[in-house]
This record gives sequence, C-alpha cells and structure tokens, in this order.
Amino acid sequence: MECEVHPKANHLFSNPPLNDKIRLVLTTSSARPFEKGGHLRTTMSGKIAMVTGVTGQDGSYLAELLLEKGYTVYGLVRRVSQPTSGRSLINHLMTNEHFHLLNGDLADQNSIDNAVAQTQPDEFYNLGAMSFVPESWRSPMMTADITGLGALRCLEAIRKHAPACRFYQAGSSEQYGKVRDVPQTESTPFHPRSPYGCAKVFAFEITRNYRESYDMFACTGILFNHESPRRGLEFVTRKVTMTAARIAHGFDECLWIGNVDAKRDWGFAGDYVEMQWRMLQQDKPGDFVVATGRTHSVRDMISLAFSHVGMTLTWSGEGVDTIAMDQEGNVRVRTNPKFFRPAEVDLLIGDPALAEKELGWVPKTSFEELVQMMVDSDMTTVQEAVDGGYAPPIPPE
Ligand code: NDP
Ligand code: GDR
Repeated sequence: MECEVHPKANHLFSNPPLNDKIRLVLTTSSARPFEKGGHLRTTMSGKIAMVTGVTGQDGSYLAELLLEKGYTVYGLVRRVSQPTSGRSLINHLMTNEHFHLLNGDLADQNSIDNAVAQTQPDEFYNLGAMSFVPESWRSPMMTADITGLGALRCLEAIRKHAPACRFYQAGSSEQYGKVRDVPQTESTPFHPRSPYGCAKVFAFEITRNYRESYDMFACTGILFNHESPRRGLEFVTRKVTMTAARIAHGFDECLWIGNVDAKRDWGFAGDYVEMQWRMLQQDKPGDFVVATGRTHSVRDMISLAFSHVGMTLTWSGEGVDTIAMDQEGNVRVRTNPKFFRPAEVDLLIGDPALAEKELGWVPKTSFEELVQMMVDSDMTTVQEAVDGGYAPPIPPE
C-alpha cells in the first residue's frame, strides 16, 4: 500500500495563490514526480527529513529550519476530517515546494512503515506525542501508546526500511521527575512522576536500545520546557501570557492557576530546534540535555508577564489560598485546586554543558526576552481580535 501525499486544499493557500505546478504534483497520486523504484524521492540535491508532530510548536519551527537549510521535509500528520482547521502553525509552509504532508499516525505501524519506505529519509525527527502532562493521568493508555510506543514504531520503520536514516527522539525533563541531582545532567537517574514521564522514559530507553542493538544512529534530546508564541494555550506560560493580555483588554478579571511554587527551566523553542538538528549532525550518536541552566517559579513567571501589561502583583496566601493583587487592589490571580496534579515535578534545572562542549550549542534567548516576546504576541493577537470584531482565544479549562 502506498501512503497518500496529503492534498493541499486550494482554499487554504489562496493567499498567496498555490502554484499550478505544485498543485498538480501534490493532489494526484499519478502525478508524483519523485517515483523511482517505487520510492518517493526529492528532485533536489539536499537531504530528506521526516518530522512527526510537524503541526505542533516544535515541529513548525523545525520544519522552517530544515527548509532554510535546503532539506525536503515530509511532515507526518494525523488524518482529520477538516484539514483547514488545526494546522495553523504550518499554513505558511504549504506553498513551499519542498514541504509535503503525509497521512500517518504514531498509533499505526503501517502508516509509519509506508512513509519511511516511500520517502527514504536521511533524518527522522520524532516530535509527535500526547505532550500535555495532566492529560496523561486522564488517558494513560493512549499516552503510553503514542508518546511511548510511537517512538518504537518509528524505530522499527527505520530499521526495516531505511536503516541508514538518523533518528531524533524528543525526550523530556519530565523523565527526571522527582529529581535526584540538581542540576540534572545526562547521567542523572530518572524518576518520572506522570504517565507522560513514564512513556518518555520508555521512548528514551528503546531509542538507546536500538542504537546499541542495531548500530542505528539514534539519539534522544532531553529537552527542558521550551516556549514561544506558538505554545499551546493549555501550557502554563502561554495560559499566563494570553490571560494577561485578555485582562489588559478587559476580557477577563483574573487568572485561575494551580501550583505556583513549581520551578521550571524555560527556554525558547526556536533555539531548541537548532539543537535537535545539531544532534543528528554529530559524528557519533549520543544523548544530550537541552536547557538554559536557569530556573524560575511559576509565580515569578506570572509576575513578570503581568508587569509587561502594566500590573505589579503582590502575592499572599499559600497553596490553594494563594492570590495576587495588582497595584490598585484588584485580585488578578486566584488558585483553583483542579489545576494541581496528582504528583508534581517540583524543580527542574538542566545543565547544558555537554551540548555546548560537544556541539557548540548555547541558548540565545533569555527568560526575560521569552516572556516579553510571548506577552507582546498575545497582546497583538487580542488587539487584532478587538479590531476585527471577533472573540480572542481563551486558554482551555
Ligand atoms: P505539541 O503538543 O505542540 O505538538 C505535538 C504534536 O504531536 C502535534 O503535531 C500533534 O499533532 C502530534 N501528535 C499527537 N498525537 C499524534 C499521533 N497519534 N500521531 C501523529 N502525531 C501526533 O508539542 P511540542 O511541539 O511542544 O513538543 C514536541 C515534542 O517534544 C513532544 O514529543 C513533546 O512531548 C516533547 N517535549 C516538549 C517540550 C516542550 O517544552 N515543548 C519539552 C520536552 C519534550 P496534532 O496537530 O494532530 O494534534
Ligand atoms: P510541564 O508544562 O508539565 O512542565 O510539561 P506545563 O506548562 O503544563 O506546567 C508547568 C508547571 O506549571 C504548573 N502549573 C500549571 N500548569 C498548567 N498547564 N496550567 C496551570 O494552570 C498551572 N498552574 C501551575 C504545573 O503544575 C507545572 O509544575 C511541559 C510539556 O511541554 C511536556 O510535553 C514537556 O515534556 C515538559 O514541559 C518538559
């Protein structure tokens, strides 16, 4: 069975209009120009990369980076009934003749096998996952299947159909969970605290095992939290920056939050995808911590974000009684127990020394610049909604 090149619906790309030649290539299976020996191949001399999770925060930045570097990029996307919605982060790439979507699902071995067999990628980036930690307690089986077994399915597809392909696995600081060392390094033992963290530990171990068992070029980046204006609205930083923007425009009174004492090592996603690419350019495969080496509490992140919309917060209370007031005495932050987790990861701070020493990688964007960037972006988004007469985005409950 051949995997289908995803049809690029014209109405998605009406501005700028879709090039006629590209439309012909991509909308009819008989018009594929790349077929040679039954394989889809690129007509340019650059490398071929496959990216799962291409519609997400990291996938969209990584696809941009790889296209800039001259790669042909195949994004593996889940079939949706209405392809016009839910792919907003990559709409701007759809007219690029070196960017293609293939239907596939990390739950389905056949679809990954077919995609790998037909595209013969040089590099495979597995960024797809159920990535929201609280959801992993509600859906632990699905999380284990997609976030954990999904990595194994990618490795199997590569082993069988393209064994020289280099593999990147999106590992997580959630693997450390209840941390044994401060800061966390490549040799810190794992103690995951959520089904998501457990699934990522499995993915890490199976990636290492395939490297050792089959001599595959397979690496895991153990990435600490990284954020951007493209971050999903359910994650704490984006929830905070969007809510601050909504409050500044009068849409909300206050932010409802969970544990503000948790500490995270937050970096900028645009910096981190550069390191994902560098890991696959090494001479030998290996695993790396990707972090800033600085940590901040959720409370401090909220104070910083609100200061950018002109509110100076004063905090009081503890645990579920925590609140924060602005300089005029309005309560701007309240706590809701439903945002607390069954088991929390209290403190994460990564040591990126090996990444700098071996691959020359250092994060370029500071925490302060990151928060400013996200607040500015959300202020613009809300202002555009006001000007356009439609409702601005609301972070999910
Ligand atoms: P996102 O949640 O933004 O994106 C997740 C992606 O996975 C989406 O493209 C989603 O597709 C895709 N996906 C989900 N389920 C499936 C499936 N069954 N089959 C195929 N694709 C699927 O995550 P990020 O971009 O933030 O993170 C990228 C990766 O890095 C993830 O693996 C995450 O766990 C990991 N990570 C992220 C960190 C961070 O701070 N951002 C830190 C450490 C690790 P769809 O659009 O269809 O939902
Ligand atoms: P995390 O990110 O779980 O670290 O996983 P998230 O932004 O969801 O939480 C960070 C910390 O903030 C606390 N918190 C809240 N979190 C959310 N989402 N909503 C709230 O209202 C809230 N209040 C407090 C949390 O308890 C937590 O301590 C992210 C994901 O991208 C994973 O996929 C990735 O692997 C890890 O980062 C590294």
